[in-house]
Amino acid sequence: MSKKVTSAKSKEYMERFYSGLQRRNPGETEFHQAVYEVATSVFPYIADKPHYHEKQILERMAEPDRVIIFRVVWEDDEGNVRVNRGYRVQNNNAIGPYKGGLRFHPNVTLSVLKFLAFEQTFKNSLTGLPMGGGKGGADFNPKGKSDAEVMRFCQAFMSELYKHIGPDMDVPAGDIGVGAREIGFLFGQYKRLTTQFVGVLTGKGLEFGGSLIRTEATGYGTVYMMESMLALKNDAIEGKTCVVSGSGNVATYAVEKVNHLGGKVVTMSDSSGFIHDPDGIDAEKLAYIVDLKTVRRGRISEYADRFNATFHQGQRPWSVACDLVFPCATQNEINSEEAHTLISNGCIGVSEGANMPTEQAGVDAFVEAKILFAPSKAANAGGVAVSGLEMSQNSGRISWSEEDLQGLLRKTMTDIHDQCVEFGRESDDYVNYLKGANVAGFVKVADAMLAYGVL
Ligand code: NDP
Ligand code: 2IT
Repeated sequence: MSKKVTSAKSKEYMERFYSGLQRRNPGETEFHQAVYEVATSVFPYIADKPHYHEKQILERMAEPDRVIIFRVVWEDDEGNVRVNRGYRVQNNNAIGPYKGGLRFHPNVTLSVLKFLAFEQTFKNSLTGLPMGGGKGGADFNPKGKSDAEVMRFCQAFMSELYKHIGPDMDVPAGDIGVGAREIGFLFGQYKRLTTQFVGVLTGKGLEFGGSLIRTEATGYGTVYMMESMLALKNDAIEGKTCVVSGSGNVATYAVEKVNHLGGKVVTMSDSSGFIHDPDGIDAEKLAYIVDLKTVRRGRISEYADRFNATFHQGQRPWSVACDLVFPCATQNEINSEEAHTLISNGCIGVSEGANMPTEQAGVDAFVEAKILFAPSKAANAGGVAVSGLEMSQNSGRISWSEEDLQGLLRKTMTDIHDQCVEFGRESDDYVNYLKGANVAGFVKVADAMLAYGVL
C-alpha cells in the first residue's frame, strides 16, 4: 500500500518543521526565510517518499554541520585597534567540500550567513559539480578603508580562518565586498601561514591560479538563465528593456551580457540609490561604472552627472517600466508592493543575480502571476560553477582556454534550466522554476545523505 501522506498531513509536517526551526534559531529572520522557501517546495515533493521524512533529511540540511565564529583584530591607519567578528558556516558537505563565498559588509550577521550557506548547498548541487555548501564573512565595512587597512583586515581574518579551510575541505571565494583585491590578500596570507600553494580559494588572480571567466561568470550566467527561459517560449532578449540593480561584480557582467544579446539596460544602482538612463547603458558607459566602483570606489550618482541620466536618491529601480528584471545587489531588495508594480508595468521575466533578492511575498506574486521567475539558487549558479572549474584546474595544475570555459558555463546554465523544467513543470504547462530548482537541488544532496546512513 502506498505510504503517500495526505496534503493536510504534509502541511502539518511542514508547520511542525518550520516552528521547530524558528524555535531553535531565534531572531534569524533571513535564515527562516530561506529555509521556508525551500520547504514549501520540498514537503509536497516528499509527500509520497517517506524515507526522506523518516530520515529527517530536510531537518538535517537546515542544521549546519558547524559554525565557526571568531574575533578579528586589526589596526587602522591611525593606529587605532579595531575589532570585528568573523564567521564561516559549513552547512553541508554531502556531495563535496564546503564551497561558497565570503562577504564583508556591516550588515553581516549569523542569520545572513546561515541563509547564504543553506542556499549554497542547493545551488552547488544544481551545478552538477561535487561541491557542498558553505558561506562566511565578517561585519567589516570596506567602504572608505585604504588598501593597507583592507590588507591588514584580510590578513587578520585569514589568521584564524586558515585553520578551518583546505582545498579538499572548504574552499571560500568572493561575495559582496570581497573581490579580486581581497582574494589576493587572503590567498597571500593563507600561503604565508601554511607554506602551501593550493586551490584553497577561488576567484584568484590569473597570475596565481585563477580561472578565466570567473569574474564574468555570475552575471553572464544570470542572463543565460533568462535567455533559456525565454527560448522555451520562442522569445529572446533582443529588443527587451531591462532593469538591473547593483553596480558590483554581478550587475556589471549581467549588463554586459544583456548588451551582447541585443537588450537595453536602463538602470543600475548602489546602496545610495539608482540611476535611470533611458538611452541604455552601453559598453562605454559600463566601463565608466567599472572604473567608478572598482578603482575610484565612488557613488553611482556620479554617473548621472556625467551622462544624460537621472539619479534617484535612496530609491530602488523597480518603478521603472521594463520587460525583464535582474536584481543583482543584495537580499530582500524587492518587496511585495514592488513585485506587483513590476508585474502591472508589464514585466515578463525575473532572473535573480543576487541571493534571495525578493521577499517571500514578492516571490509568491511572481509565481502567482505566472511570469518567468528564476530563483537565485538557479539563476546565479554560474559563478560558483566556474569556481568549481577553477578547483578542477588547480587540482590538475592546468589552465583551460577561454573558449572551453565559456562553453562549459553556457552548458551548465542550460542544464540547470532543464533540471528546473523537469521538476517544475505544472499541469497547465507553466514552469515553476522555484519549485524545480528547490526540488532538483534537494534530491542529489538528500540521496547522498541517505547513502551515508545516520550521521
Ligand atoms: P559587490 O560587492 O561587487 O557589489 C554589490 C553591489 O550591491 C554594489 O552595487 C552595492 O552598493 C550593492 N549593495 C550591497 N549591499 C546593498 C544594500 N544593503 N542595499 C543596496 N545595495 C547594496 O557584490 P557582488 O556583485 O559580488 O554580489 C551581489 C549579489 O550577488 C549578492 O547578493 C551576492 O551574494 C550575489 N552573488 C555573487 C556572486 C559572485 O560571484 N560575486 C555569485 C552568486 C551570487 P555599494 O557599492 O553602495 O555598496
Ligand atoms: O553566492 C555565491 O554563489 C557566491 N558568492 C560565489 C561562491 C563561489 O564559491 O564562487
